[in-house]
Amino acid sequence: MSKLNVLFFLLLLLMTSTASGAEDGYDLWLRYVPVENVQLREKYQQQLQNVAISGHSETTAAIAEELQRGLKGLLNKDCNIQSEYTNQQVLIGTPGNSPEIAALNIQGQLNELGNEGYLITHQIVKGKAILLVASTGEIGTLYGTFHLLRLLQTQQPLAGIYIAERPKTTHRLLNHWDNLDRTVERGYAGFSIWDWHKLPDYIDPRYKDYARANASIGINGTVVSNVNANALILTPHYLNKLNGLANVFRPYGIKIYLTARFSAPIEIGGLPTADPLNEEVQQWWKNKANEIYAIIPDFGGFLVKANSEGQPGPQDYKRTHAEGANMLARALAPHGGVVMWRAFVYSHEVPVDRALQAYNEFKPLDEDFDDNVFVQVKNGPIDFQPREPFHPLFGAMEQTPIMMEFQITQEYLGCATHLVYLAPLFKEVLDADTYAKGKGSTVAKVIDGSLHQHTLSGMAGVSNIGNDRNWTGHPFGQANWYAYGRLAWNPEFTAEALADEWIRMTYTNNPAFIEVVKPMMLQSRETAVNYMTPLGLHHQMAWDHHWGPGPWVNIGRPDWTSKYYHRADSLGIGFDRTTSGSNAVSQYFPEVRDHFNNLETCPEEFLLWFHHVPWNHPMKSGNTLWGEMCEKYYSGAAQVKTMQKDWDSVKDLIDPQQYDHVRQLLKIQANEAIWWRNALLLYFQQYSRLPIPSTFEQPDKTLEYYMNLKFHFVPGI
Ligand code: GCW
Repeated sequence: MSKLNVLFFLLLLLMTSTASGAEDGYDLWLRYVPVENVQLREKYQQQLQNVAISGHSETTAAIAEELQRGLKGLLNKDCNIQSEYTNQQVLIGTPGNSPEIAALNIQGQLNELGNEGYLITHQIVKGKAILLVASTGEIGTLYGTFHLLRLLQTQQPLAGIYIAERPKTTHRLLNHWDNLDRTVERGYAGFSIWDWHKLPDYIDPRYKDYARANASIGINGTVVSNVNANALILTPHYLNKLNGLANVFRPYGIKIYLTARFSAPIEIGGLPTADPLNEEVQQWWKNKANEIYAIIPDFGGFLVKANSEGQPGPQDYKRTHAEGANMLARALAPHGGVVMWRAFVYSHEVPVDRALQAYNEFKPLDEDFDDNVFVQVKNGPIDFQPREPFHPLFGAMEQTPIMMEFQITQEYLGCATHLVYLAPLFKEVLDADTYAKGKGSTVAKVIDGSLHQHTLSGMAGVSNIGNDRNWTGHPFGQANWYAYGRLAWNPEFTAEALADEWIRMTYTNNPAFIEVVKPMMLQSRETAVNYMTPLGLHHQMAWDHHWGPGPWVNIGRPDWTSKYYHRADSLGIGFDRTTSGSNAVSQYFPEVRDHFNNLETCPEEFLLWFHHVPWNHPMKSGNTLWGEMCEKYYSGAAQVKTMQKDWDSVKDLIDPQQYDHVRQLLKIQANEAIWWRNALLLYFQQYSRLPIPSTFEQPDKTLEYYMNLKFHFVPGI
């Protein structure tokens, strides 16, 4: 080859690698690369050569587009997709849009699955066995199509297939804590993806990709604005912009919801009050709802943070949360909208124990909420900690549909530099037994409405999405978005199965990769607990931005300080929430209460959440409490080192850019895990006055060093 030829060749190589988008993570788990198993790919090519997608709506067009894109990528071949059934091998449709499906004897089955559920199976149509993806609703067929693509992405055979899916919850939402200036509260992946300035005329292609990604995991609603709300989002200027988004999301079955600032009637309505019992205020909200629905006919409803952390609310007028929620609910009811009223409340007076407050305020209101009101409860009684026991309101409110609020963004879990797969955290809460109606009354059954027979049911996940090219900052943050959506669809899925799916779809089906990366993901949450807050410790993060350790934090209101939560003294450590302490245990049903209350039976992972324990308390391992704390912190930091080694071992099995991105972040995580370990142990050592066992590498910095570290401009606030 001449020099010129070589140059030309190199240029071509460069161009093709950038043209194929490199592997920058933008495609998420919808990365449709050729099925690695060639035999299977050829089989799929034969099975999926000709497809009919019935119907002529925006949703069926979206299905066709997705399938075209998916099959072209996965099968490396153009498939023939038609909108009329003329003897193809695959038929996707509803009884309403396909006479062939209407003629099949499956209507009962489809009705049971509902219009978001679907059936994927073989059926005889016009004397020939074909693969059918059917639902009573077109959104159901969209979900079914994504499922079909997932089968290909994860290399499942199609022969003899029978899949009948129905979501376990009605409302599966993302909550964006996005501000109108595009900053994202507790966001670590850049700025908000909502480009308010250019909406509605400029529709960023990301909006559609956002909708595709969410629909692929069954998410059917999004609250686009922060719960620390700005009333301006309710003005016509923004409502028109929202309409631009709603039009993109609608074909994908995603409804828009807004946060409603309780004082909006004053701020943008010119009224002197926002009292929910004032008729003018009530009328203002009714008019506002009518105005919103005139612009966005399928608007979902309002999410409200009231009387919490300085937000206005009904208590400003001596009204209850129920009176506030019902006023909004009545404005939305004629249009079919819902209110999601958050239970994350705490007042200006510092309580004996902040963990008590939500239950104390909401439990007595159980009878008072209108039918279209959810109470949205964070998974634990404090605030999205690496580990918390489940919130005592789960199971306690029988009359009110309770919505789960999980935090996908890693406010307290290392922002976007720590690899922490959150499905084990979500599952631990969902699988916990509330004993509300005896054994087996899991949180999942509260959430899916089955325990107390509610027709409304749902989950909300505080989004980790920003305008970073890969959406979530950390490539593995995508797994948390993915797993959250799948669990909202069905809380019974396992963390393991979801990790498996996600790895295969995002990286590779190569068993050598999965064998290493799956266990690494599954262990990662416990690892973070170990190096941050083991044994039931909580809220030991730095002041305000919550990044890094801060057990010494002692400014601001007491229940925002670390000392309030760890209560370390010369005798021991931990928050006494037993019947002889703050009595928070008594908010649980008796079986759970007794379990946590008794030092003998309280699981060690919650020990310091519920008990104040002497430093020399004997632990199950044979260590003293202090010895066990040292053990946990050191093992946490060591586990991150193991993650680094594991990741290095799969270097050659995936795209170099992806490999390197995670490698660099793991390095940050390894250093920060040591920072956490040293800072916490040195700090608590002041109280325990016990040595860190000499078998461990001793901290190389002093406590003062760690306490004097100051950081400016930490993202997320
Ligand atoms: O976790 C805390 C966060 C706040 C957040 C609040 C809430 C949106 O530190 O940033 O505010 O919870 O959930 O309302």
